[in-house]
Amino acid sequence: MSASIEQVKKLLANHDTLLSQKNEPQIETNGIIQRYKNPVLTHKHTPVIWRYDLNPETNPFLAERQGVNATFNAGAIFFEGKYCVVVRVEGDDRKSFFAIAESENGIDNFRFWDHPITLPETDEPDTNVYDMRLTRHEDGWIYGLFCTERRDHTASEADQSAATAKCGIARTKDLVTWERLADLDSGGSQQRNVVLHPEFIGGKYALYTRPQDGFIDAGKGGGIGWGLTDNMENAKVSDEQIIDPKTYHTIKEVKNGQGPAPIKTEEGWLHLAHGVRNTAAGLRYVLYMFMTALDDPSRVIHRPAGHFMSPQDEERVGDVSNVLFTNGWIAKDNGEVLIYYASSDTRLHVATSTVAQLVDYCKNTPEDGLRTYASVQTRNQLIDKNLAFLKANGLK
Ligand code: M1P
Repeated sequence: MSASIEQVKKLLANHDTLLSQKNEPQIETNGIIQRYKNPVLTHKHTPVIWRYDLNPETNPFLAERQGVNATFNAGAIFFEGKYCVVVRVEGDDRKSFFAIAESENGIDNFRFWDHPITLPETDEPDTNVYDMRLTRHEDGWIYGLFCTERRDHTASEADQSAATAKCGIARTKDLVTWERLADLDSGGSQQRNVVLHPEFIGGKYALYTRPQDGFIDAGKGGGIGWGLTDNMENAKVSDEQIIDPKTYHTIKEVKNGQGPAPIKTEEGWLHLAHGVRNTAAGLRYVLYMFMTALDDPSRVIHRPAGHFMSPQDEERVGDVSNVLFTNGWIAKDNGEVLIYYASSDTRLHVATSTVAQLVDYCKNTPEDGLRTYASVQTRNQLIDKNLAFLKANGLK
């Protein structure tokens, strides 16, 4: 018996029910961010027309012809009145591609556009592309910087997993048509997590980089770097300075990387990043924040210790478990901030906060003392302050 048009209608209706689901804030909040109950995008949210052949004559079993494995690490932008995310969609064939999904409120009802982004290639075709950071630059373009992965041609035939990572660059005015520019030339180092600063610095474009020796290992790469380039058509950074180093026995001792482009506030630039440490169960990716000076975005002025967000509950498990990763956030005109973060390389979530809360977090969270003794001292200061407060108010 072949599939009927009725089955196709049911498939479409079930999908629409999933997309129309309202998202609610979780009950708990820590006074800094508000998580939501449902992920905003999963592989099941991708359009039915991407996955099924809907014609019963050519698909008698209504089989999924081209499955989607995951929807995660998304860049974000408020564009023409809509909250848009440029999602890393990974097909069952393991290739990632970029696709835009939009929502009226940024919290729920995200719907993918009919077609994914057709990203032009350079002379050296990408094997895989992922993790696009969007920057609305003051030059008038929207830039998308992403990782382009290719096979490491120096590896032996026996080694079919050796790869190289570079920063790919594309730009657009409408999120539909993308002009591909040359990959970033950073003098031979591999690069992932490169982000364009939204303003010119001394007439040049400024980039947050993450130099790395190997595809996975940052090696001597050192941390989040900063470099300037004269133009974006042939972007070249010859002098990279590490502004936020990886550090022994912290949440970023193995590697780290800038998340989205920083948000400008009256008190400095707000940065969101990911930090990686090793554990007996493998790498653990958490999110952390820092702030840099308004007049010099390469000078860190606040470094709150530890993680800002870590994997919780079902976020802990997925294709690459124990991972939170972010490359997109949107600051609204009213001061609210929507943070798009992915869990375990599998699904995309939103958390809300405000610029005021995030600045308060950065300014008032003590720095990492880098020793247990220093941590206990910092905690004792808080305890003593609270004991005095409770006493003064007759609560103890
Ligand atoms: O698997 C976790 C993350 O690993 C990479 O991040 P990094 O370059 O910091 O190691 C990226 O592949 C990222 O997409 C992925 O989420």
